[in-house]
Amino acid sequence: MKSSLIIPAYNEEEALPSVIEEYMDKVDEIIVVDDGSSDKTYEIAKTYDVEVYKHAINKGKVATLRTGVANASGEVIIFTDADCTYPAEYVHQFVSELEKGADLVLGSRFLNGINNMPILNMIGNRFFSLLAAYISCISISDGQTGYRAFKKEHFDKLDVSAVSLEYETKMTVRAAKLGYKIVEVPIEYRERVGTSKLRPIRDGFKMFRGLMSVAYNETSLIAKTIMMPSVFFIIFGAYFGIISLYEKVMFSVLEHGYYPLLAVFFIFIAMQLLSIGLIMDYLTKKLDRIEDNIRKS
Ligand SMILES: Nc1nc2c(ncn2[C@@H]2O[C@H](COP(=O)(O)OP(=O)(O)OP(=O)(O)O)[C@@H](O)[C@H]2O)c(=O)[nH]1
Ligand SMILES: [Mg+2]
Repeated sequence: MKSSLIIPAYNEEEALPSVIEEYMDKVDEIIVVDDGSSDKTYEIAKTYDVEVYKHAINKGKVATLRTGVANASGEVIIFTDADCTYPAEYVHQFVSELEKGADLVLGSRFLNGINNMPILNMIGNRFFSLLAAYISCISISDGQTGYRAFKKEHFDKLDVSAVSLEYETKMTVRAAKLGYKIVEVPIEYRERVGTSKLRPIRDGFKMFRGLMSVAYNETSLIAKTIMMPSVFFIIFGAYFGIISLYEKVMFSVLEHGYYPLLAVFFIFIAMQLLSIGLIMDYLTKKLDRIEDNIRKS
């Protein structure tokens, strides 16, 4: 199978040469897309025997990947980053998994223990992987990885709507929902060369918003109906809790002695509703999958 490697690059002049050199003899085609860099990324890419495209202005990673795929001629598309974090040695394994029948291959940074990810990114990644696993009902260790491969014919379906870093996770969830075979390959994750483009709080928030909207759409109606009132109970609980705390701290005595009790009561009800909702949702999804399997067999 002919393979096309897409390298999205935004101000990556420091790392890009080693990335191109490392992958050069491992894929059939390399496509570098310069995302309106203000440094020498484009000029450096042009000195290699690879295809280079350029955005006149910075359009973000997702648009950059799309430009790459649109210009790729391989049957297999591989995404990697231009920052030296993803070693090229796994490319053959990715392609061979696709040849054996996988639809989406993910380079998992959490399966072999060699991980140079900053701690804040690590926490965010674990959280979003759990959320993705909950939404898609399959166990994925690293739904966000930028190192992934799939057959080009599947790109129309895998190209989810997203503007930022939620793209990869949403793509993973979409693949799971479509019943695609997802295979994870354990990879080493190296320390980044050059400065990070990631802004953990801003990007983390965008990603959270994107995934919450997916989670909301994917949660069954019955579960939503059960869980919704818990929002009000949490607000009531927090209100009585904060007033109690305020009275205790400011005046050392509780003017409303029964408020702490109300706070605990409301939070307790909220927790009960949330747990029942989650269980209902899990059971609904499980039943849907059983039904799907029966229909397919
Ligand atoms: N963040 C970001 N990355 C872009 C953009 N356009 C292209 N890219 C490329 O997308 C890839 C991923 O960006 P990174 O900054 O490495 O983000 P990350 O991998 O999530 O985080 P770190 O590796 O920890 O910095 C890199 O190859 C970037 O050069 C853009 O507008 N913003
Ligand atoms: Mg990176």
